[in-house]
Amino acid sequence: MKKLIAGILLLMLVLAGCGSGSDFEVSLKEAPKYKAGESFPVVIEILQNGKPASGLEFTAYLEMAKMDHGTLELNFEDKGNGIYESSVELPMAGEWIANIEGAADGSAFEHVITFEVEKE
Ligand SMILES: [Cu+2]
Repeated sequence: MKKLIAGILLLMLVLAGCGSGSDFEVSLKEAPKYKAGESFPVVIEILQNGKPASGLEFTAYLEMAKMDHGTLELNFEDKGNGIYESSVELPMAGEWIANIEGAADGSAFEHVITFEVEKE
């Protein structure tokens, strides 16, 4: 019984630890579109504690939800005011997943966004 309680306390600590990076709010402002051979902008907004977070460095890894097209790696340009821009030429329209991984002030943040890509 004591072991179980210790285990639960440990789990709570681990969960609290994971939550420390969650003061980042990541949202997709503009999803890319799809048209063969063309690149489209991808715009992401990041807030930290509710305020625009500038100066962040992160990478987005794009994958299709239900199909294997490999992973597209996107780097973003800091436009200021929490807005980050990139562009991508996608292989097809449909449901895509962006895994966003970055770091700020020594703490890592991670965010997953699922979005729909429309055919232009
Ligand atoms: Cu596909």
